[in-house]
Amino acid sequence: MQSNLRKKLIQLFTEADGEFISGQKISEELGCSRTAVWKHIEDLRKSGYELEAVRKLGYKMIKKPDKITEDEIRLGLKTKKMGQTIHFQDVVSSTQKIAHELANNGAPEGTIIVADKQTEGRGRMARAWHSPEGNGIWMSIILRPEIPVQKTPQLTLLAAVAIVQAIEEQTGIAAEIKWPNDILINGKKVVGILTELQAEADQVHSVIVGTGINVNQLAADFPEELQETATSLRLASGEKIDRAALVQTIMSTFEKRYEDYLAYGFEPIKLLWESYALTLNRELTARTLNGTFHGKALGIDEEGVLILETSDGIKKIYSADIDINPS
Ligand code: BT5
Repeated sequence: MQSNLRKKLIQLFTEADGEFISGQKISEELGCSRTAVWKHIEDLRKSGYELEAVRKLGYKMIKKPDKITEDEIRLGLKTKKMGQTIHFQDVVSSTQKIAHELANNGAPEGTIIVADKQTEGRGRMARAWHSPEGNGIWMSIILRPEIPVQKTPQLTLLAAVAIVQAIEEQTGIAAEIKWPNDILINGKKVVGILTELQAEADQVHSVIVGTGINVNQLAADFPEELQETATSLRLASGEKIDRAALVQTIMSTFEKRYEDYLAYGFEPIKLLWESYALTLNRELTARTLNGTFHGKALGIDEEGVLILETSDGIKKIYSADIDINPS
């Protein structure tokens, strides 16, 4: 099927929101015969769409395929900028790597790179990020904020807020943020965020926010070493989640928070962040490159830096792995 007809047909069904559309209406909208409509419907069925046909009523969409594709993300996207340029591939090494290349070549702000599977997904400090096919959202967002380099870690916190809000909106699950880049449900990691920079002296060219979201994995889908520490939205909610719809919701919440940030600075993000933070007023162990510190988390400062009250006084933590000590 011609790809624009296919897009239009998917769009019609998406807009109909589960209601029937008559064959006549489809043929008018697509500008083709009723027989051609039937063929197009068959093509969609072959690619995994569940469509019901009832005489006199027409067709309705019962289920979209469990797939994340460019069309699925684009149709229904309600943003001005975020996600308006989409680079989707089934398999990539790392969406971060592609994002860096595209950012170098002038990709506009809001461009997203999404893959169904990553073969070399990465976390901070070159750690591996498990990114199997069919179950997750492996995505990088290109931003071009006019902010000083030292403020860019705030965007990790902004992304965490936007993703927690999107998860809550779509699934009702109240996830929590562990400083700086983890989102947890019942103490297990469901999202990891990796923020990388392209900058020169004190000029930011682009910020690339990578997000790995475990969406539809079942327990057995996680490798042995993550069994105790990782979870997915499906495991937490008991339901399969529509990944493309979640990407759309994230784009909306991200755009709102980013607009707030550019207009009013970090303060509104900080307040939201604190309301979702798991790490506030808890005894923590922060493992940094300069040593390990124990203390109580007092909060974050206006830069997004973690403030720890240790037995030797107040310690500012710029980057660390955090363990929450049992209370
Ligand atoms: C992170 O690093 O949490 C950032 C992860 C960012 C991944 C996204 S996916 C899209 C984009 N493209 C990329 O290549 N990366 C980004 P960090 O805080 O360093 O945590 C890494 C640790 O999390 C690993 O050492 C594992 O222990 C654990 N881990 C790995 N895969 C996981 C998964 N799928 N779910 C939960 N935990 C995982």
